[in-house]
Amino acid sequence: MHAQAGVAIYRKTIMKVVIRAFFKTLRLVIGPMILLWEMITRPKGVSRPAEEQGKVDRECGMLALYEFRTCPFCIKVRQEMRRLSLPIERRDAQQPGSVREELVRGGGQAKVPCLRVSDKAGNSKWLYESDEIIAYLRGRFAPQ
Ligand SMILES: N[C@@H](CCC(=O)N[C@@H](CS)C(=O)NCC(=O)O)C(=O)O
Repeated sequence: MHAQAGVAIYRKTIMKVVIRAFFKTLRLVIGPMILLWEMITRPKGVSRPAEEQGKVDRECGMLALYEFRTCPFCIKVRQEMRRLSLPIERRDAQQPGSVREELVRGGGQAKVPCLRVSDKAGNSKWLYESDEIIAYLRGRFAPQ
């Protein structure tokens, strides 16, 4: 009986290792292709008078995008940031560590993309969902 349980645990462990390796390989192959696609489809940014762009740059200093590099939803948001010429700080939350912890502590979920919107008093709003983030950025920064 003990031997059978041991074999079952051994098999389960092997399966886990194989599945993990499979997805890691998939990521390694598909990741660069996704990034290449992002580069090829990179939009041209809007151009603003220097003073206006300076104001936008300062406002962007209060924003941060929590992302995974090869997440398609994050890429959608990054392309919109480029289209609107927004120098928003990007924070990679893919690996366990301080950035990911910050995201979970502040926003409540380890899900990306998430836009952190801070105010001068030090309060932050955490905005999830790529479509909502894009709508927010357009509403605030799209040229009239
Ligand atoms: N509907 C969401 C989907 C976002 C999404 O699925 N993000 C994935 C990465 S590509 C994620 O954060 N997965 C981790 C999780 O959901 O816990 C959006 O449009 O932003």
